[in-house]
Order: sequence, then structure tokens, then C-alpha cells
Amino acid sequence: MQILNWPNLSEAERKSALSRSPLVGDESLEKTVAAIVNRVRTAKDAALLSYSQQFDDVSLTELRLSTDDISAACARVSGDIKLAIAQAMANIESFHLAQKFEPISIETQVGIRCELRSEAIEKVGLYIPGGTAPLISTVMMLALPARIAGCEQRVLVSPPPIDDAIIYAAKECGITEIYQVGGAQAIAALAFGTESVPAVDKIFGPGNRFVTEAKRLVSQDSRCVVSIDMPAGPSEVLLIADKEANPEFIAADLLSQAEHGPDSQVMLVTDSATLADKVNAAIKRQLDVLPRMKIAQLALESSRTLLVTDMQQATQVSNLYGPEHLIIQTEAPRELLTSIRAAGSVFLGEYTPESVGDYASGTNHVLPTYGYSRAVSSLSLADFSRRFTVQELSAEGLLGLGETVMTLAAAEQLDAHKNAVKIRLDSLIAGNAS
Ligand code: HSO
Ligand code: ZN
Repeated sequence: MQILNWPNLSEAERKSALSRSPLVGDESLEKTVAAIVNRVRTAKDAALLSYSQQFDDVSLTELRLSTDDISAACARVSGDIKLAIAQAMANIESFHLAQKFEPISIETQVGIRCELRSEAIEKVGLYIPGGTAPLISTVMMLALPARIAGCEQRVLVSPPPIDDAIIYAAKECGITEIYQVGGAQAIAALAFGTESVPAVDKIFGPGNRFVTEAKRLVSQDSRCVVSIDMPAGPSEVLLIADKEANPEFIAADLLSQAEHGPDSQVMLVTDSATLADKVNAAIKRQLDVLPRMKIAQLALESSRTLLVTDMQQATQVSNLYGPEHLIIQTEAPRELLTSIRAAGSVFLGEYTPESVGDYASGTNHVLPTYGYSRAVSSLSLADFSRRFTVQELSAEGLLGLGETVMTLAAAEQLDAHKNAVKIRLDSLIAGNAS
């Protein structure tokens, strides 16, 4: 990894040191994806089946997996994987169960009750990417909170052929239906509905640039009213380390993120030039034996080590970058936590590799990338429900607030608003007089 000395960099050089590769949101991508979305909207299942042939080279007659398909897939999954899934599920369940919303109900003024309630989103669509890594963990990260929140219909889509372990995890996590369809066409199906795939209220899950673009397009299309979880970019990690940190641990953590994709980015921020050199040497050694060496190597090309003067400056750099994952391997990692302003998920100490959060500690691994951690939160139970308010006034309550509302309505020159209060106050006063 390229090593840069942060204090010596100009403003422009600092910006470029923290830059990410541009998100491919070009016009031709938008056109291609819009065409796919439109075709699915109008031709429905027929379009999905023909895209499966064209993009996945699979000729299907049925999009939905039958119970027999599901049982057969589950029977092929090894006992080891089943046990690992069970332990991960238990932790993810505990952590998300603890996030249950407590309703609020207060009297803001005598006779005026205001409430905040929460209800599950009824229909959710969960996208699980296919490709080189079957993301079993993502099934758990999406399906478990959906079930705990109480979402009634939990639909999973994934490109064919769907990995057996994905099907097993989906079944264990209470997915109500599984469809073998992927790409932009799967997102369009979830947004508009087809003969087989139901339309949903919200779509979750990571995907390639076609999937991401499709999510963006359908979330802005008023012909279907569908929300999406969060904006998505390539996966990334920033690691803060001091001179005491273990270079082999650090190299392993950086490579675990780099192997996700050629566009992944890993950053090391340290006050020790010696550590930076040791980490580079360790990366070389560990990279050599990785099956996904080529992918990780490409990711490392756009990754950097930044040398800072102290740990306070390290947190400033991290806040500027706003990483999806932030690993802190310093003598007293928790002390830095209060200085962290933007990070999707924080991993404290040398025994907390990012991998534990990716799979099984209990936290969610769907996190804001691309600097969005400044304003977007990591996925949680709240994302699977909608909050709404309730209010109820007694006559006494309206008598106590009516004048204020009428004054404000008059100031806004909205007489009908004023009248909706006045008509009641008049009736109350008349009632009192009689
Ligand atoms: N690091 C990924 C999640 C993941 N890792 C899934 C392994 N499997 C994005 O947070
Ligand atoms: Zn990962």
C-alpha cells in the first residue's frame, strides 16, 4: 500500500488521499437499467424468464422455489455450516431483539396527548447477490430483523442457481418465499410485482452496480411506491493502529476487506512508520496464499496508509473519511471512541477483527459506505418498521391551545385552518353558555 505522510500533504493532496473511486452512475448505466426495469414492469414474468436466460444462462420455467426444492437444498448443507449458522443466528437475534421500539405517549399540555408508535412494514424484499461469494451472512442480517420486526411477507430474491446454504439460511431465518431471480430485473419485479413475484413496500440488500442503479430508479418512480434501505457503494475499512499493534493481525484485517471486490478500499492510519512498513510486508506474505489474491491486489492499488502525528489526528482523518468499518487497534481503543463522528460500525481492540461483525457477533453488517456514515445509520430493527404519531385532544385541551393555532393560521393566511378550530371553540362556548 502506498504510504503518505498526512501532515506534509496539501489540502488537495489530503482530499485525494481520502478519495474513493467514482461511483459508476453514468448515463449509459441508467439507460440500460431503465430499459430492464421498464420491460419487467410491462412484460412481468416473461421478461424475468428471458433475462434469466440472457444474463444468468439458465432456462427456468418456475421463478419461485418449491418446498421440495427448499428441502432438497437444505439436505445438501453440511452439519458444520448448519451449526455455524445457528450460532450466528442466535447472536444476531439477541442483538436485534434488544432494539425493540418502546412507544412514547406524553401529555404536552393539559388535555393534549401525543404518541409515537411503530408498526412493522408489511412486505419486504431482500436481495442476496450471487456471484463469486454466496453471502449466507447477508441472508441472516436481513431476514432476522425482518422477522423480529414483524414484517408479514418476507420475500428473498437471488440470481440462479441459488447456493444451497443461502436457501438453508433463508428457511431458518423465516423467509416466507424465495425467487430465483437476480440483477436489475429482480429489483424491478419487487417494485412493480409480476405474476409470480409480489410487489413489496421496501427493498433491502447489497448488489452490483446494476442492482444499485435499479434500486435508485424504482425508489424514485411514482408508479410504484417503494423504499430502499440505503445508498450503496463498494465495501471499505479504515484501521487506526499505534506502534504496539500486531502487524500480522492488521494485514489480515485489511485483506479481509480487500478480498470483497476490486473496487473495495482499505486504509491504514497510524503514527508509526515502522508499523506501516511491517504491515506492508505482512500483506505481501499473506496475500500470496489467498485464493482471491487477484481481487485483493486490485483493491490494494487504490488503498493507502496515512502516517499521522498522534491518535487524535488519526480520529480526525477517520472522521473526514467516514468509513463503513472502523477498526481501532491501539493501547486504549475505547478512549478514541468519543472522538469518532462518522463510522458505520466500530471494532475495538486486537481481538475484534471485522470478520466477527461480518458474520456472527450480533451486529448488522449492512452499513453505510462511501462516506454516507456521516448521516446514514447502520441497518437496525428500526429500518423494518415505520414510525407514526397519534394525537388526541379533550375539549379542555383544545380550549387551551385553540387561540395559539388560530393566531398561527391567520398569520399564514390559511383561514380554513383557523376555522377548523374556531368552529369547535364556538360550539364549546355556546354549549357552556346554554
Ligand atoms: N464486509 C461485508 C459483509 C460481508 N463480509 C459478508 C463477508 N460476508 C460488508 O459489510
Ligand atoms: Zn466482509
